[in-house]
Amino acid sequence: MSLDRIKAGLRAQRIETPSWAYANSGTRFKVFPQPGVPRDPFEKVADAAVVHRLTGIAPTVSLHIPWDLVDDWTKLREFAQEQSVALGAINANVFQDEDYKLGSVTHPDPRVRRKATDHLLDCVDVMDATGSQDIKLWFSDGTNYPGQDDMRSRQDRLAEALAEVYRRLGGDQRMLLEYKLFEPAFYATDVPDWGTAYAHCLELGPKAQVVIDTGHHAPGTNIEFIVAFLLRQRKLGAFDFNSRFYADDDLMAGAADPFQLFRIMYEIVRGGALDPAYGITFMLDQCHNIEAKIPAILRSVLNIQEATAKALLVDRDVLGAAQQSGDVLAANAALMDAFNTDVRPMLAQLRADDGRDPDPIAAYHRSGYFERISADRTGGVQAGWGA
Ligand code: AOS
Ligand code: ZN
Ligand code: ZN
Repeated sequence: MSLDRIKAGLRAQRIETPSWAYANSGTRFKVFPQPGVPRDPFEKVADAAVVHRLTGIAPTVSLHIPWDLVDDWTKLREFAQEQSVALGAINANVFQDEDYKLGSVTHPDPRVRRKATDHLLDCVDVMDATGSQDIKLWFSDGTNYPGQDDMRSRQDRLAEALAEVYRRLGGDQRMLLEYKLFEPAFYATDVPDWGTAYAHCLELGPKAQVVIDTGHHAPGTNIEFIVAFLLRQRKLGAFDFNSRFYADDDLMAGAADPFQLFRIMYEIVRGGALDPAYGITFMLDQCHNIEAKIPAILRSVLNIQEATAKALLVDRDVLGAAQQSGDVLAANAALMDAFNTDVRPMLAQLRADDGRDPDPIAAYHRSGYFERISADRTGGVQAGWGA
């Protein structure tokens, strides 16, 4: 691919940052509060706008209901617009309530199922008000012990709730269904893998698509294969990018395994799915428990951008010829050559050409923003995790 086309691909790239990554978070053992963290959704949006201004590729922010509930959605929407960002996916929460101990939409009690489904329907109302296109569903539902509940009935209950929410979607709205192998359920999760998510989405229809959270797989899972498969089926709706070393722990994207991130982005480029017009939402889903939040989010966006630049650099003609002739080593070398290229100078130049600081993290540290929010904001809120 020519340098101009690589640069055009990078300029078109869009990464959505999550409101909860800007707020205080922690593990179940301890939340370490940080100075300057946002006290409300407006301040989260303001921080997201800083990330966008510095990188030029993070123009939307995912919201979480109820963590980001406001009285006046028009006000938040207009505030975002003033800051040159937009409100992105609406993340539902059917996991933080006493009632959900045995599940939400799969709970054996119809009253609890109703409550959970009503929350999902409320989230679609929020989408109407914010102009968000996507509802993102992650269910903590599952069981801890064999025999605890009837697994098959839980699948029926899940399908029923999803169908009701699907019917409520407007013409240009989507349902994004996320899967996760385990945690908080330790025996059986009701949406544990891409196959289950895919089957539910297939049954629902074209507006239902799968979310790949990179932290939600068994160790060693070939995630790029899942990407390739779902793209082929037109069922990949979004990513939740993050890193994990052992299990889902929402570390910075590209921190644990930049090579895996490159392989994933290569399948995206190979599938022609990088352009926003294709319809995949590339989100971060992270928590910054011990590191400074805005710089960590900048680092994550830049890591994805670097992996993308390397993916765009792959010489597809050389790779294709090697694959055709069965030259295993040459094919592998074509990928590794791109992965081993230092793309940082090219990306710095791209930013400079676009009138941005070539080093967004250094620019952030110089900007005085952190000093300002540390002085202005006292009593920052917890994201909702690690309470
Ligand atoms: C949980 O493990 C998930 O990764 C979610 O995507 C979750 O819904 C999100 O982090 C916030 O709601
Ligand atoms: Zn996620
Ligand atoms: Zn997760």
